[in-house]
Amino acid sequence: RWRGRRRRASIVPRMIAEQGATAPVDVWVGLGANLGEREEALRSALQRMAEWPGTRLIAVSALYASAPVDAGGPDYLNAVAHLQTTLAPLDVLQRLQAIEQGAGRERPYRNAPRTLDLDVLLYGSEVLSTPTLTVPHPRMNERAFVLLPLADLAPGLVSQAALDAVADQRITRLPLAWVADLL
Ligand code: PH2
Ligand code: MG
Ligand code: MG
Repeated sequence: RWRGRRRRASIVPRMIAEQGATAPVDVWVGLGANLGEREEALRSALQRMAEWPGTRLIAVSALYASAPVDAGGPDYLNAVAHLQTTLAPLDVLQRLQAIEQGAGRERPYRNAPRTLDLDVLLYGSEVLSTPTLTVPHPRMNERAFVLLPLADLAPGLVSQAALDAVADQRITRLPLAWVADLL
């Protein structure tokens, strides 16, 4: 019957809506941790992201040690990852939050010390503002722990003026080949 054909034809637009863009989008994710086994948490998060459907892990920055910014607790380890993915922005966000949960993330108060924080910094050149996700990340330009590792991977995305503006923040690039095996 004709209605069957019409229903099948509607599968394609529905798949696009659920899976996001058809062509892979460049996504930059900020990783941070200042509690527990910090390096291991960051490394296994990268491993999980690399397993997402429609997703490739393209590059990972150096590992950085940084003083907490607008926050307390121990020093952070931070890094930035470059993915290419066909997943929609909110799908990426949901999956990042699932990885945070798996790492025992608790949220007792804003900017509390954490075992793992995974933030969408950029989703292609999209500008999005939803109740749960804002991209570009609204505070990324105030933070050396985002800008330095991002500049490792995509110097064209980080201006010298932005780097100058965060030059007072304490941050050290660690001389470690920490994820060579994941790429
Ligand atoms: N994350 C925050 C607040 N402050 N400071 C550093 N050094 N690294 C972070 O990842 C970080 C922070 C909120 O997400
Ligand atoms: Mg964060
Ligand atoms: Mg976060």
